[in-house]
Amino acid sequence: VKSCYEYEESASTTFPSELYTQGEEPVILLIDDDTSFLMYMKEKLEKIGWYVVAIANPQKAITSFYDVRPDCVVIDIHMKEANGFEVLGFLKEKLKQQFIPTIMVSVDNSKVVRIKSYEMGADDFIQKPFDLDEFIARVKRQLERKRHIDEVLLVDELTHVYNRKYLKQAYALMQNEWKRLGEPFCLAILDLDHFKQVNDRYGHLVGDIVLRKFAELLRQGTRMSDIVVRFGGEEFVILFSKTKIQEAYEVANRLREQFERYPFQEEGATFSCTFSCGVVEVTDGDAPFEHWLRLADSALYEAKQKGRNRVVS
Ligand code: GH3
Ligand code: MG
Ligand code: MG
Ligand code: MG
Repeated sequence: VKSCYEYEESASTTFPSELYTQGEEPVILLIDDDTSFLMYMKEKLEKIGWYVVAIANPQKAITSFYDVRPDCVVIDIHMKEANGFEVLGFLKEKLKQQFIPTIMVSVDNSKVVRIKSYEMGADDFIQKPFDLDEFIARVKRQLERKRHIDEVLLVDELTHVYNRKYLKQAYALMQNEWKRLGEPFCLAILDLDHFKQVNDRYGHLVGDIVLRKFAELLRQGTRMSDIVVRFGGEEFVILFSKTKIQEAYEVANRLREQFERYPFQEEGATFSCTFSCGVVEVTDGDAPFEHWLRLADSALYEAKQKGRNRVVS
């Protein structure tokens, strides 16, 4: 599965649409070289309301992974073009920041294969051929686990980006990289402009739609390794990993231009929204998170003072 590593660079720069934009139904990614099995499963699982992406080519599965953003991945172990364990290894390596349950399936039910599945981090192993009802029950269980873990631990319910609880953890990781390897990183605070007016004019539900769109745009416009957090109400924080201030400023400004242009169409009205942003580079690996937050916050304050819809670094 060599090509998956080559893909990494481009994958991270074209971050895909959030899975949640595909609707609320769970997204299941099936990776199996047996196309008739895939067609059968797709039909059965879509009947119960799941969105199924079935891919026969493991290389393609890996590259499309970023676009699909599945809630559960089912991987056949024995495939012509690659070993399912390689696919699993890739997913585990690249997705440390997210929890996406994986289920290995195989006709080979040997102890070695089962143990290897769990040791490599798979959440379940199912022998083929299997009973469809049992398969569905076991995938359902994994979907419940994912929802639980996302909601309780890391992910903001409304916008599906990370919540505040995760931010400190992520900061500690980047701080560590700064100390060990001298990797620079930046912290940005973003606050929607006159957001109260959006709520007042169009209602709270439309306000929520704006928040979701905003979060989606932030995810799409940043790299996989960057961390987007809903910090509170209509304030978001981005940690730009391995990034110097100049680049972080440029990314934030590009996001600003994109958001400003986005035409919201709600309640019979078309309107646009803007945000202001303060961004700082972390230049002292020992200073606590709050220190940089304060600095970014005063840059944000300056952006608001200067007339909003701008980035200040
Ligand atoms: P400013 O440009 O100075 O930031 O103006 P603002 O109106 O955005 O100012 P402020 O920060 O005081 O207002 C934030 C508003 O965001 C107030 C609150 O009603 C709204 N808000 C916070 N959380 C949510 C939410 O989850 N959903 C919706 N719809 N609105 C929210
Ligand atoms: Mg096979
Ligand atoms: Mg605010
Ligand atoms: Mg605001």
